[in-house]
Amino acid sequence: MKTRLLAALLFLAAACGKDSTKPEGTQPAEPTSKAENPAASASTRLEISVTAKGFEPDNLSVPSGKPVTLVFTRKTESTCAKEVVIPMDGEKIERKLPLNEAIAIEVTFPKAGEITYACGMDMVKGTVVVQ
Ligand SMILES: [Cu+2]
Repeated sequence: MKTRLLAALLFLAAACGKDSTKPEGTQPAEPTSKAENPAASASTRLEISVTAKGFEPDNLSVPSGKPVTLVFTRKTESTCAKEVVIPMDGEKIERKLPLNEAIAIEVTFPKAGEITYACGMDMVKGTVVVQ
């Protein structure tokens, strides 16, 4: 017992005295057993229709910091929402919405909050709640 304690103290003293302390007895790398789930890395797809009523649904929840794909499909001519504008930090995302064409917009909302997207004239609106 005594010698072991002494050895430990000596080791500590030696370690303190060294200028360049290399990590002694590095642990072997832990086996990475976690299998990546390919489905989990695919971004969430959220479908939004543009109808005479506006964006449907006009309220969505998305996680922050993860890529999501907003898919806009305009299904009517009787709307002024023939494009969509999503305000982002810095620059906004603008996409034309041709009739009956699914327009996929992949986007990552960095932080929690509420994003209001709208048509080009800021009249028809929808909300993305980032959680
Ligand atoms: Cu409009």
